[in-house]
Amino acid sequence: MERLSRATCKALPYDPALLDIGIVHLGVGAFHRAHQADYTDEAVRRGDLRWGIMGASLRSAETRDALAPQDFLYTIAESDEAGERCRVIGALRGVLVAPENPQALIEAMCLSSVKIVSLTVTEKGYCHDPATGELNEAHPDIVHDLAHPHAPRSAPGFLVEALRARSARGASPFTVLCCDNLPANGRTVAKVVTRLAALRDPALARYIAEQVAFPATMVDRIVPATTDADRVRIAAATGLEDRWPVVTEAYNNWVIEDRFPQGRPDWKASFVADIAPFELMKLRLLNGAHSAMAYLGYLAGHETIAGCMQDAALASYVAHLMHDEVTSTLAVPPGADVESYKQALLKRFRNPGLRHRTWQIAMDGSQKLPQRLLGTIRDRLKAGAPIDALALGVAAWMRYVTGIDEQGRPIDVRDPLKDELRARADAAGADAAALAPALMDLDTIFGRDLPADSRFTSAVTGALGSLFVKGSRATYESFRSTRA
Ligand code: CS2
Repeated sequence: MERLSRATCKALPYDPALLDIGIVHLGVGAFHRAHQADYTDEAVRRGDLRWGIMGASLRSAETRDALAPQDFLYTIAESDEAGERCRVIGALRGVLVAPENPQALIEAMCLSSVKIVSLTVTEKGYCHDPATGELNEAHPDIVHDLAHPHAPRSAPGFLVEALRARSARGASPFTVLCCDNLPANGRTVAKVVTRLAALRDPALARYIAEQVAFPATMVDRIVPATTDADRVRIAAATGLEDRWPVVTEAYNNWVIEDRFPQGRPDWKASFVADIAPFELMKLRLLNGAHSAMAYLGYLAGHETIAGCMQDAALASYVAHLMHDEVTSTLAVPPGADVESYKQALLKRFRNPGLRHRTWQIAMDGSQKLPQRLLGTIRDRLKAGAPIDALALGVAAWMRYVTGIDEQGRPIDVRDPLKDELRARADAAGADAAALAPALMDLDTIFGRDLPADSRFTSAVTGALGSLFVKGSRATYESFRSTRA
């Protein structure tokens, strides 16, 4: 079978070689390729050739090596109840591998055609303290970038160095567009970048604070990791071999604060003045439910989210979490309808075309819990409202990071704090009264307020005790029987 490339692809209505580079994107993983690159491709198809994307991988060469032989073209396979549809994306014009040549990436970020540097580097890629949003100055990559500012490793390091280089050359700055699931993502990244700049040079920090726009965004599309079975199915459907396709749902949503002093593509996104209510709705309902389901579902033996949703008791726990504990903490976004968002969400979770692994979502919990579950818990406690379902989500994370499943088999826990979590779990043993406080003591996750609130500590410790004694399934089942 022929490989997808500019020569073999008949499906693109434009010649990707004619695109300018208008965007540099840091973290060119599946999510970017299925979301922002899709929106950009659609704008390019309408004839605006200024917005080709130069992708960058901050770690491995995998994506570049897979995509270079196919001229960086790839397929998006979208599924819903009507089945799966495939489309080729041509907006990605290249991939740079930062560790191989950091200077080449900085030069790309300095191109005068580049107006936007966007990012999907996951929560941990910003080297910040998840509880406060402040730069973690002791982070090894930040220590490195301060010692070697012209050859950085971290995303904030690249942003600071490229902004410095542009201003030294008298060029206007680019707009920084964070597309990760962080709370107040624009402001958070601005804070981290400005602080890193200040540690190098206070004048540079002032320049960034005054001249650089960091619009906030809410991104929403479920994109599981691509598997070999996906590759085989997509090749059969398209007649071309694609080594690096992306698999996603038909649903796609992007809400963006409209602050682009240097211009932007005419993305068919929602541009709003304040994204906060959209962000809260999405992070707390979708991502909060995802994380709770990932830990409980993994422990109960469910491999995928669609599998979790087929378990009536787990699906009912999730519905309870969303309707009875999360919804009261949300402000209704203008023009949006929280009820229909929730109904659509439950349907999206059930999509059998997506094999979204619980293990994948379980990753990096220490970076995800604050914005997905803990903020909601704070608001509920303030209102004097129950937090049982939320606390069970937090307890399931604690049970998961012990690294041993309910059958005594090892769990491959992936988390930047993995060793610290494991050491605390080993010291505590299978004892909720010892493990819960040992983990809550991590103030970069829980802050200082939650561990001091006995309503929080007793709800989480109680749920964790039940997970140890009865197991995950019996815990969420009994949960349902008392609350449904
Ligand atoms: C998921 C998200 O992996 C995860 O933690 O919760 O990637 C989720 O699929 C997206 O945010 C959906 O928009």
